Amino acid sequence: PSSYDVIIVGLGGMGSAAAYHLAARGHRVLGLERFGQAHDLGSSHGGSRIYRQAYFEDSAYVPLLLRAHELWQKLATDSGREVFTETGGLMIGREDSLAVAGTLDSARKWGLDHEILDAADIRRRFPTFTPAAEDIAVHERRAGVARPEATVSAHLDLARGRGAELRFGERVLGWEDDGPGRKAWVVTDRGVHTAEQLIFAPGAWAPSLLSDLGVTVTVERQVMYWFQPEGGTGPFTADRHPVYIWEDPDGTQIYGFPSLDGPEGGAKVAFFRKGLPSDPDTLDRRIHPEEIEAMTEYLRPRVPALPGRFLKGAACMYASTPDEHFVLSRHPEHTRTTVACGFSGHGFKFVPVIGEILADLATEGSTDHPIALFDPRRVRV
Ligand code: PYC
Repeated sequence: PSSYDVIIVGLGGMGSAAAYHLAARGHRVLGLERFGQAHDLGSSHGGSRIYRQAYFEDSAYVPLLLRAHELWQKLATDSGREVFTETGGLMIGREDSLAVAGTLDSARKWGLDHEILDAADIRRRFPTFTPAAEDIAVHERRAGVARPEATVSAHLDLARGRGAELRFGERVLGWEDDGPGRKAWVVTDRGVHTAEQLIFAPGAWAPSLLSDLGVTVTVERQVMYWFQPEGGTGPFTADRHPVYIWEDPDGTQIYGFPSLDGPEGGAKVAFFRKGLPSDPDTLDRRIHPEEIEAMTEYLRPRVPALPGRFLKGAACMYASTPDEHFVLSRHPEHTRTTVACGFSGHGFKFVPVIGEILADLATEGSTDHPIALFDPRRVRV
């Protein structure tokens, strides 16, 4: 068709999930993506993302995580792909760290299954970690790994199967919410498309495409590192090793995964929220020797076997709001537009439920999911 019910701008994690939910409800969908399917130039690549439920950032996220869990299982079944693996998760730090205290707060408020481990318990159960005597951890059985590329492709293939039109290598140059014929218009480098509704899920391109949103979204370069552990991947395999976030007393957090891609694939680790402001169009994608050295030195006293041999690194981007909570809402200035951005480095685990919410907002104007925390009007900066 030449006019659609909904045009989605950006087919990364969030946009691809929205395409799937809308197409599954029978809507005429056009998805536009400036790069290819499940590409590695934005924020939805790198092979793995943490899923956890007892959310230290704010307990308001928990109901969304519970719904996301149901939808992760359904996506795995419907697509036949390995999009999610339960490994358990460990949040390590001092008792008053955000990672530990915030996780416990959410676990208790929502009655989530969890265990508290002291330093000796951590060393016994998970011998790859060497915590300080004052460290404790919260273990959550339901945590695990979401697979970003497989998830994006699963949603897009299912959406296509339900009739969505998905166009790749097509860049949006401008848009209008209330154009001629009372339609929304999107102008691309290939033409003009019209629809009843627009959804923007532009990731790191939010600052250029959503300039009147009223929220500052800062794009940061982040580096992911894969190491071949000394002595082999044995203790790091997913049946024995949890996903983890480890917070130091100075607030530095690292996060990591088991070895997921066979004995040669190594295990991924990264600093959480420690990136430099960057432009998405000129992002430095090289991984510098001093970065590898800094990560190696940081890991030695904490996960000593992990930095055996550096295998590879990859750069990706966080697009962060000032308070690091998402923006997920009808656009405050435009009546036919819905926005999803500012996922601030912790959004991927929510992908399936964000797709459901975007479909609700674009077609019903509202959603039953609790999203008050993500209203752009909370941070007019
Ligand atoms: O949200 O769990 C998370 C996470 C870890 C690293 C980046 N995000």
